[in-house]
This record gives sequence, C-alpha cells and structure tokens, in this order.
Amino acid sequence: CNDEVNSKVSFQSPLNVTVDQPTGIRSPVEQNSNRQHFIPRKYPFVKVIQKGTNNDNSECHDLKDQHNEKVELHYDISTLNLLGFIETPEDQIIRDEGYRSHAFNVLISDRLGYHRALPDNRHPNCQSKIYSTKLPRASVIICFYNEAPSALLRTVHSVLDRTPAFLLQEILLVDDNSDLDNLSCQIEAYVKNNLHKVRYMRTATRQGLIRARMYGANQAEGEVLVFLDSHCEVNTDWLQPLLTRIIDNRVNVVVPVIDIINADTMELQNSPLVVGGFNWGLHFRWDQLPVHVRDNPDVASNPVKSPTMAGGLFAMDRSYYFELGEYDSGMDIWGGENLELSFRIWQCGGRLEIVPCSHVGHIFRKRRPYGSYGEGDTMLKNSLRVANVWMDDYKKYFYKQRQQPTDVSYGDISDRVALRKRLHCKSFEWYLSNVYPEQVLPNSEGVAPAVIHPPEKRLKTKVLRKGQIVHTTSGLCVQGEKDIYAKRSMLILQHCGQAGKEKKYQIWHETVDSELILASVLCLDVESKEQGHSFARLMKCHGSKGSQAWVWTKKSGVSLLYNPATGKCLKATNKSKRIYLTFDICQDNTDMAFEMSVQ
Ligand code: LR7
Ligand code: MN
Repeated sequence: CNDEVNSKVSFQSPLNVTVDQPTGIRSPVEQNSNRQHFIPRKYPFVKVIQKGTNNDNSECHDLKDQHNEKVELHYDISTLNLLGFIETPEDQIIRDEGYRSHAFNVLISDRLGYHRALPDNRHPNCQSKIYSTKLPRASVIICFYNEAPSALLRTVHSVLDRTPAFLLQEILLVDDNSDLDNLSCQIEAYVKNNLHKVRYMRTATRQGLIRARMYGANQAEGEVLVFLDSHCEVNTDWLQPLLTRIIDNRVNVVVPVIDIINADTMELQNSPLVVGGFNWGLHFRWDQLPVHVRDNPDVASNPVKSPTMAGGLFAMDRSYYFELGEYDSGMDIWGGENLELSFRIWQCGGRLEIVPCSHVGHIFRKRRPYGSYGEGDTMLKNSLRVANVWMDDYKKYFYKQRQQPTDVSYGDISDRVALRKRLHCKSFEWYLSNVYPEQVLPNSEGVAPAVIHPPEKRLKTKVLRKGQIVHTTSGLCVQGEKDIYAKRSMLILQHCGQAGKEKKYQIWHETVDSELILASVLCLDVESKEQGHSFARLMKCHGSKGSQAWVWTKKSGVSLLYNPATGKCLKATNKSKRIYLTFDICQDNTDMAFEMSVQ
C-alpha cells in the first residue's frame, strides 16, 4: 500500500471563487423534471498575472467572486492551476479517467484539495442565530464504494473544519469493500496518520449502501447519527440547527438543504427550498412548497415538514434509529431505502423535516458510476419491499406503474411486517391524507384525477385573475389532453365549457409570478422540440419563471401569449385530428390569437 494520498499536499484554497464553464446548472427541482434549464449569468472580469512578472499582456478570464461583485482580482499561476485553467496531457487523462470511474471532474476535485472555502449560502436570518451549547454529540457516518479520494477526503475534512469539536463524537468512514486500485489502502493509511477523530472500517464483502450504513451505525457512539454521502461538503454551522431540532423532539429526523456541487466545475450552487415527495414508480422527487407555506416569510429559516427525504444526508437520534428498526437489511446496493425510512418515520409516529439553516453540498453526477455485482435492478427489488410492507392497498399503483414486476422476487419481508405491527404504525392512507395531501393518485387510465385542494383556496394570495384561455379565431378553449391533473399532459383546444366539469377543466389561474396554472400545481410550460414542434405541456409548477412565465402581448392588434424565456408564442396546430398547442416565432397570425376570458 503506497502512501500517495498521504504525501499529496493538502492546502487551503486561498479564494472563494469557482470556475465557470459553459454548462448550465440544474437545481434539484429542474433535475427532476427532466429538463435542462440554463441560467445565463454575468461575471466580472478577472485579470490574470503571472507571479514574479510584471507581464501586463495577461490573459483575461471570466471568474466569479463570492459575492458576485464587479472586482478585478489578480491571480498567480498556482491559483490558476487550481482552478483548472492549466491542463497538461496528463491532466486530461486524469479528467477523462475520472469521468469514467466517478462521473465527475476529478481533475478539478483533485486540485481543490481537501479543504476549500465555501460561500455561506444561508438565509440572513440563519446567520444571526445563536445555538445552545448543550447539544448532543454526533457520529457522522460516511459510507463509500470506490469514491474518488479527493472528493471523499474533502467530505471528511469539511466536517472536521466546520463542526465545533465538542459536537463531533467521531466520523465513521465505512469502506464498502472498494476494489478500485489501492484506494482502500490509501484511505486507511491517510486516516491512521492524519485524522484522529476518524475511524476507518471496511465491510468484509460489498454490502450496498443500506447495509453499509447499518454496519456503521452499529459501531457509532455519539448520541445522534448523521449520515452523509461520500462526495459532500458541509457548510458553516451545518450541524447545530440539525441537533437543535433533535433536542426539541427526539423523533424529529432532520435533513439539511442539499446544495448542488456541479459535477463538471465543482462549483457550489445554492438550492431553492423544496421538500421531498415521490411518484408512483416509487422514485424520489423534489416538490415545490405548497404556496401558502412558500409565502410565509418565516419558512426560509425555520424547519419545514417534508413527506420524504432524498436519503443520503440526514440526522437522527441514535436510540430512536434503533427503536424505529434501523434499515431494512433485506435491501441491496442502492435505491428505495429513502422512501422506506420516510414512510416508516411518518407512519410510526416520527416527523421528517428539512432544516433551511443547515446547508450541505452534494456532487450531482450525471450517472451512477458503479454497478451492483450482477444483482440486477436493486431499486426494483427494494421498492417492492417498500410497497409490500408500508403501502397497504396503495401498492397497486406502484405495480401498475412498473408493469408486471410481480414475478420479481423481493425476499422475505416478515420481519419488517412484524416491526410495523410492533410499533403500531399508521396506515398508508393516513400518511397520504395527513402528511402528503398534495399527492395525486393515478386513475384507471394511468393518469391522475385525484382531488387535491381546490385551486382557488391554495392560490388565493397569488392569483391575479382567472378564466378560460380562448383561441379567438376558432372560439375554442385551452385544456389538458387527458385530464387536468395529468403531469406532462399535452394541451389541446376544445369547445369552451359553459358550466360544470367541462368548464372547470378549462379554468386557468394567472399568478403574480406570470404563471398560468391549471388545477393547483400544474403550469403551462414549453416542452422541447418533438417532431418539429415545441409542444405546450402541463408541468409541475417550479416557481422559477423561465419556461413557465407568460406575458400577454399585442402585435398589429392581435393578442398573443408570449413566453420570454423561449421568445415564442402559443400557437394552435392541427395534428392527428386534434388541435394541439405548440410554440413558434410570434406573428400576428390567426393561429396565435388568444385571449383570456376573465371570470
Ligand atoms: O454499494 C454501494 N455502497 C456504498 O457505500 C453503493 C454506494 N455506496 C455509497 C456511495 O459511495 C455514496 O457515498 O453510498 C452513498 C450513496 O450512493 P450514491 O452517491 O451513488 O447515491 P445517489 O446520491 O445517487 O442517490 C441518493 O439515493 C440513494 C438511494 O439509495 C441514497 O439514499 C443516496 O444516499 C442518495 N443521495 C442523496 O440523497 C444525496 C442528495 C441527492 C439527491 C436528490
Ligand atoms: Mn450521492
């Protein structure tokens, strides 16, 4: 075992800057909606001079400083090297190999080293909070399988650097039997020689992240367990607000805001405050906060309840973790455990919250870089266990969604069923109506009709006006193709309903944020090109304008509905015997004449 990692100089990044490359950054919300949303940004120019020279023919690069102010900064050559501006052919090999093995830019990660300064992303109200000194000590459990050493050790050091020592019992580094070169050896040696508060341990065989976490938790000594992925960076005062909530009530399980570390640039991007949900395929997704919650000024700095969690980053009282049944050890490698734990917490008397004053960055990779040793689709097997233990009759929606997963063997669940009984856990029905009333059910055609709160009630404060959107040329009205509650549904023109259901399904709400909302959560949105057309679709409202912001405008007297983000206007297009709504360059054209008939 060579000490390569050991001998590498570990250094403090001198600057709070990050490199920008021409890539967009996707927030958790946008990632989930399968659309890439590019945010144009402007950076101040930074003048580059080589150290030791007075060379004024220096190159200029666009960089961003921490506060995004217009400043001229002078960087020396080693800083440029750190930021990835200088690349040798060897560097390119590191980068390419890094993408192959880890699915992110390992070259920049290596250059950042094990410590770097981060912008304090918290809401100003959080920055002035004072936390009790009588908080419990935490054991931080970080499981890893074939992680890039620089990302792993930066995770560890960020915890050591940004956690008050008296609150940190230990860090448990659980190596899930990594088999990449001599990675395990390097990490073990580095920990032994440098890090006293860290305990390195290795599973005898690959366990998968669920059993690896159980293995770590079993050896933890702190009063609170904190789980982190192996490619995270914790931010200022990240732990105190989590521990505070657990002290308030030991059944609170708490999750930080998960900021985005860009996989290509390692740039840290603040995430909006969103909560966890799921779809009927049992995939985790981010949900917007219900509007009445989002509008409350206290929300930005106070805990908010969340129906589910993403899974990787959370804190929980240690005795409560065991009392609640650890994890389901029948689950393999990856997937499903996050919803299992979320359902279990809520159904068995606990509470799951997002704590906005705690921020932790996580590298969002474009793919999962490791396999599952021929264990197949572990997510499907694990989800079948979740459905059969926790979801009662509602599991039928998952089965339907998955299409014939019935013959997949998901092992023995009797222990977990017994656990549910022993803890007197509530039904899934209770969970849906009390914790996740925003969730909609698929109907018999596989789309969602469920009754959620009437739009008027939920949107009251934000609605400017409501009414049917009429195509003035034909006198027809805009509505969803299948059902008003179906996400991704295309939009069509139909006879304008005069009353009842027909009319209700055509009532749009125009909000102060320029959204056009049908039902209470679905927004008029632009879908990227399909078969030559950009179709209008109903997408979950994300609240960040862009493709969901609409402006009524006039061209030569014709009233048009214009989307500034794409520069296009709503258009009626005949296709397969229906009139679909698409988008095109705005013209004073009869296809594009729309008006809102205000109610
Ligand atoms: O066999 C394995 N053994 C492991 O120890 C496979 C993985 N792991 C480790 C791995 O090195 C990493 O540290 O387990 C951790 C999580 O694996 P990732 O990073 O590949 O998972 P992910 O970030 O793609 O996926 C999310 O969903 C997972 C479902 O099983 C886990 O709950 C992850 O922890 C979770 N990550 C997050 O919640 C971070 C925020 C992302 C979001 C949204
Ligand atoms: Mn991860």
